[in-house]
Amino acid sequence: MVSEIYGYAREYYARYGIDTEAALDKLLTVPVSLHCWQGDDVRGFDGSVSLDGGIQTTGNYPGAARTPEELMSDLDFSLKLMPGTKRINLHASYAIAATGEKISRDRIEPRHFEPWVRFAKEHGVALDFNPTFFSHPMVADNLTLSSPDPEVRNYWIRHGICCLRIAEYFARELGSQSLVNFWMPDGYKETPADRYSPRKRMADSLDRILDAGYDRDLVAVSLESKVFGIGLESYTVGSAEFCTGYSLKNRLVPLMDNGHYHPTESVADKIPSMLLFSDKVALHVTRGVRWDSDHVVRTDDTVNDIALEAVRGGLDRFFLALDYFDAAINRVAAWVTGYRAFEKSLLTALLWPHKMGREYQDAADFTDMFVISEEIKTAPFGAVWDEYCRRAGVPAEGEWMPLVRKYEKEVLFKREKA
Ligand code: RNT
Ligand code: ZN
Repeated sequence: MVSEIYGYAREYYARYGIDTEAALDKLLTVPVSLHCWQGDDVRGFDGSVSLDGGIQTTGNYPGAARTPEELMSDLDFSLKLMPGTKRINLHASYAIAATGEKISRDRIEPRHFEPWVRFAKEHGVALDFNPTFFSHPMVADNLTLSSPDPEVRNYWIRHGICCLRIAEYFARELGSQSLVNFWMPDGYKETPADRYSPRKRMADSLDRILDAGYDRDLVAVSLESKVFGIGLESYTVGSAEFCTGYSLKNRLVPLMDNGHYHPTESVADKIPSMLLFSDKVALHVTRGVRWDSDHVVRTDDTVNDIALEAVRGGLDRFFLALDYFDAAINRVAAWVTGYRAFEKSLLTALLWPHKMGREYQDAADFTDMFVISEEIKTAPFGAVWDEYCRRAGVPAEGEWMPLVRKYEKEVLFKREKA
């Protein structure tokens, strides 16, 4: 039964030419990829002891997942609280070894991800993938694909190729194209004496990975840029220009993570330019607080603006993914809050008076253009959001957190500290 308050909201939005029914139908089908790494502080299962690569998870809230079973259990619980079409984004470091087996990242195979495929099938979700170029002894002096040491480069090239095969396996098994995102932390703390050669080596290494070939129907490859990492402040090999240039030249998908730019830069503004030159654009939605801190996503102006541009550009042209990791709060609540927050931003964007706004802009009526952009903020969004959750079969606001507390008490707090 449609609530009275939703009926009111529908009429309210109609005054701005906005069809709430169309927005709800659309959002239910938009895939958003949930990163597995919030559940265990980006630890993975292949033996890494500490997180490096210039990223950090801070906090020691109890209950982090320590095993594949625990991570899957937490995901299983969390997915039920998230509306919409979910995908799961795995990192190569979440490979699952056979008993007694020691996995080498340059030899990972589809079989190491069979339990994940089973999990995905059971939950009706598709899988995306990421090679893991950090937290590993073969990362030499903070370099992987750009290392001057051919042995190091070759190791990571083999890793990249393995990942393409695993993603093809995901796509085949799950009937949905898999996005493989390459992010390499390579960089220098100190001002380098040679900025060119590491980038040249990185480009050559990527060429060699792509030369191995992959089925473009099954797999899309993206490349994620970054401005700097902690301990790597002076130079990043995979800068914005490097990654955009390489992606466009090689028909990869450029990936923008909104934590990866100087704080006054706007990823929302970058999106339309990327769409002019690339069929697809990939996003990591995160929340940087003063640096790329990867706080849990909230429905703030940055994320709302990104969602607006994704809607305006056509959601079908985007690979949408989340990327945050906070160990200071309940990790399941973090997963769910961030996911729901991004869905709220997408719904807000779908409920924006795009047609009116464009007409005012083209008529140089900047007054009306400005006024509606403010007016729409007090539209009865909550009523449409509640209706969305109802149609998606997930609890409304106020209903899901008690379930998390119960799960915390019964499951998470019983875990020893990892
Ligand atoms: C790091 C990048 C990258 C990682 C994940 C774990 O700054 O954002 O996407 O967060 O691969
Ligand atoms: Zn990212």
